[in-house]
Amino acid sequence: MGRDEREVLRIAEQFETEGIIESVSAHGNGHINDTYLVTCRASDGYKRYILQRINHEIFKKPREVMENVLGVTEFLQGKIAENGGDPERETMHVVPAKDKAPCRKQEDGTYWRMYRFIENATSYDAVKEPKDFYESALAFGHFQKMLADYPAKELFETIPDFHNTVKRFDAFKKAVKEDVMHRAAGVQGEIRFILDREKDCHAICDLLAAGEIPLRVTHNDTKLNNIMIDNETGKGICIIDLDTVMPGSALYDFGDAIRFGACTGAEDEPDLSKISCDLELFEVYTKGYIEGCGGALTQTEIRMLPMGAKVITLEQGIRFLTDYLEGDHYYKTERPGQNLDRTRTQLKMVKDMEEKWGEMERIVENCGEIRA
Ligand code: ADP
Ligand code: GN1
Ligand code: MG
Repeated sequence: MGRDEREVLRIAEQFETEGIIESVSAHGNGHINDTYLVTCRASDGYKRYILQRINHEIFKKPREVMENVLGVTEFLQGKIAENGGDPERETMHVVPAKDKAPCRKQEDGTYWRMYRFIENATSYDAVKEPKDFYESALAFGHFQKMLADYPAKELFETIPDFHNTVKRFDAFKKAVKEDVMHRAAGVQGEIRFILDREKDCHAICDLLAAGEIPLRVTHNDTKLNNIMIDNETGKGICIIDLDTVMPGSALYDFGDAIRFGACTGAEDEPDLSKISCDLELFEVYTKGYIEGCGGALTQTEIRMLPMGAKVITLEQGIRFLTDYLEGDHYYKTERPGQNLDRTRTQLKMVKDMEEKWGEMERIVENCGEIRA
């Protein structure tokens, strides 16, 4: 992240930590924010915290992000307590700055916030055991259910049109046309693949616009490394990365988890022979998500789950390719061509889902019946 340790320490000191700060280190594999682990020594042992620079190029109004996060976490703390859970561990806790603000702007214009570190839990970058994926589905479904009566009007739209696939498609076409990096000629196959699927980009947006599926308060970034799995029980203990909690569709939340977790390879795997949609994992997640939502999903939503998986994967391919064409300014990259590799895995997943469409629909039908 190219930031020197002393600078991060100086920023950590602006927050209400317990004890004396001993160390800071870069942490996690998020594509958007800069994340650090802060370790403090207190009289009763070590206390750890997550310190994050909010990417304000992407989240243009960091204070609104923090209002959403505070609203949602406080609401969840109440719900979890009502349900007999442990609000200390099962949701995020914002650690305020010493001046009580939920985030602090630095002289260089960057915005920082702090959370309590969730101990004895892991965020996985790939599914190791199908059971973990099932548990993550239960937890994401449950998260959705708990937020069912959250006052959606109070939420700021932290990234406008975040999962508006039609607008993502339009932005992509513009990037192809402008071709500022002169990269379009080298990716004609990928561009064609996307242009041929314009109709799919409308599938969920049109259902929402027609009121055929409900607008819900959703997480919108449900990849596996945005959930902490308890090291002892294996349960999905806490949903993290709440920056994009906004009104949206459960189909996108379901689909995004499949896109990432049911993929047989890494999101940036250059060898496409390793990429496919694992139907066993698709089934496991479908069961867990329907169950976790506790009967809240409508019949249309359940029927459209395979479409949720396909559309969000296509949307993600569109977003990665747009970023590649525009010069890799949105997603963090560690090597040249990484966004193109990411694009290709998404498009391979879409193609594989199209080939397995009948089986995906059958799996959803069977899981839907289990619920009824
Ligand atoms: P990004 O928006 O960049 O994805 P995240 O908020 O997802 O940032 O954080 C990146 C990683 O940091 C997560 O995948 C997780 O491993 C870790 N992390 C974030 N918040 C916490 C927390 N409160 N406790 C433990 N680990 C956390
Ligand atoms: C980003 O922040 P992170 O790494 O959890 C992105 C998601 C993408 C994902 C692709 C705010 O998620 O929308 O699906 O990368 N988050 C934002 O891996 O754009
Ligand atoms: Mg994340």
